[in-house]
Amino acid sequence: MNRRVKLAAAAALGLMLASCGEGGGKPAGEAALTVGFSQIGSESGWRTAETRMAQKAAEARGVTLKIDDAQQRQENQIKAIRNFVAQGVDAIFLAPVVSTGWDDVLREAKDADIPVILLDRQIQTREPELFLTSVSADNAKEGAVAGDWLVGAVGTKACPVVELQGTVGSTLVADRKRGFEQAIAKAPNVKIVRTQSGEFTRAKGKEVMEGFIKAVGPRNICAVYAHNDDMMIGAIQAMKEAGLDPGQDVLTVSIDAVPDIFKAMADGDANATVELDPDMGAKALDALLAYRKTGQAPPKLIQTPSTLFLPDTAAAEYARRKDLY
Ligand code: GZL
Repeated sequence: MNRRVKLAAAAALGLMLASCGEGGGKPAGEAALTVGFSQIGSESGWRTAETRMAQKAAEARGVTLKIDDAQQRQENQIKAIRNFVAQGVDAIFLAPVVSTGWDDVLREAKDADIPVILLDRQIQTREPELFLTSVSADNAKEGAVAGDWLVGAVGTKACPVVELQGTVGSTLVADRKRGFEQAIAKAPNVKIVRTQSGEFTRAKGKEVMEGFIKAVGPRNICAVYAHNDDMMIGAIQAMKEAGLDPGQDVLTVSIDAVPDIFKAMADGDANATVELDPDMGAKALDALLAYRKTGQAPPKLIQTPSTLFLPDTAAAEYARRKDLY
């Protein structure tokens, strides 16, 4: 039976059961769903938390989640999506490592009537019908929250900033950079003097920060802005090895709110982080289940909040998060 007919039948059955007060869960008789998840990799603590939480969310909903780790390579994600289509999965989740080059493979999924949901990053496409919905933060807002905090923290003193960017070519990196730059444009004394990709990893973040310290001079850096906490944790190590006192001599602000940045804050080594919800799989699964039940498409963006966290709550946040991530 054609997938569209199946969907319509399931939706009608769901509505019928709901009207008979049977409500909730999958329409009776529907086999357990299988979702293929093309995951970027395990480059950061946030990413591994997203994967772990997605597995838990699928188990809790009786959904089979098949996860493919692309080792941060788009060609591996494209291969994984093709395999999922060949297997005839019920839906595909995609965390797109970069923003372009997805139209052809997503069209193959669409032609097979397999809905695609984007997780945590967006794609650039002229055909938004190629994906059902996306779950992500407003990445420019994340950068703006970070920039606004830094402007408030430094006041009128001259503040040369070094920036650790995430993966080159991803939409979120361009957005986090733009949001931050627009926020600090309000303060002529706050200027980015060096910017480079640390690839969202601790090791590369440390290496790039070592280069910044050599290039600019350890006493000429007022603040570090990192597009994720993992690169900041690497940068903190580099600053300590250069005899600097991160969190004191050099202000730090980054994004994700993973447990280890709260540990660094509690130790006085970091100053601020902007939270990114890693439980995106659960939101995507609920949107998928609702769509299958009603046949009504969700909005194109299910946006997660971008809350600023500071050292005053760091110890409590670390205690709360350390077993969740
Ligand atoms: C953001 C997500 C980023 C995280 C990083 O939505 O794609 O990728 O901020 C992760 O930690 O590597």
